[in-house]
Amino acid sequence: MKIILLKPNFSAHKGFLGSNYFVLPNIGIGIIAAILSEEGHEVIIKDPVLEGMDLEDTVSFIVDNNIDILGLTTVSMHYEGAIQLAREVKRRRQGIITILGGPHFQGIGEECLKKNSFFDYICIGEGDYLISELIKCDFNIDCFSAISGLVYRDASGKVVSNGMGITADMDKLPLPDYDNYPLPLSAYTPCCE
Ligand code: B12
Repeated sequence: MKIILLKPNFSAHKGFLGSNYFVLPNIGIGIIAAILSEEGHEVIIKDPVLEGMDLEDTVSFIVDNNIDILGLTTVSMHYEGAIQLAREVKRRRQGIITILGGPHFQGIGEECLKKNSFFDYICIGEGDYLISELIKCDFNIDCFSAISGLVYRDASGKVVSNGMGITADMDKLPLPDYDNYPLPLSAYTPCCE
């Protein structure tokens, strides 16, 4: 499958948080990318803040590249950006699957899925293998209850949470796929230089 992983931009926040002053390569999506690439999927990592892409640039990139799965990593200050991006992508590319994870969803993953119909799945906690497991079971609802950290809608549309995700054997995790980041690591901005 063709998967894009990214941290949304800070469209709702200007200035310091909206600049590329404080942008470092996201480790979580780097690990997820490594796992999915090893399994033969085509994985693209984008970093809209670093690459100077606004909402329209990002949506167009996803639509033009026929992406099957959009994976968004989200701290709370990205949440508004995640909503805007997922909503617009779902509107312009029907059938795309949206999966969100990251610190913002700890404790409120169910609420976020209930409120946003354009989010298909949310990951709470560690989600290194969550997309891989969804793909392996072909997004079949029968296997959802066994996927660690998954928040999903059951057959009746009711939101169900499997609780905090845990990666059972961290020693088996690959390193982040550093070669797949959109720009060389030297392009990222160290804090406080
Ligand atoms: C390192 C770090 C930084 C670094 C680097 C961040 C980066 N590379 O993106 C720096 C110093 C730049 C930084 C900055 C900030 N940080 Co910081 N940071 C951390 C820290 C210590 C570790 C993050 C990390 O790399 N974890 C390891 C990786 C592997 O885990 P992960 O990214 O969470 O991903 C896993 C899961 O969340 C999940 N997952 C994540 N995304 C996705 C997506 C999908 C699709 C799926 C399926 C799963 C999934 O699966 C991953 C693998 O298990 C955390 C605290 C913590 N213990 O997590 C705070 C933390 C993330 N930071 C936080 C904050 C507030 C900030 C700043 C806003 C601070 C500020 N005021 O400027 C900025 C935001 C910068 C930005 N653009 O994101 C908060 C976020 C809280 C919140 N409610 O969202 C945290 C949780 C600390 C805290 N407890 O308050 N941070």
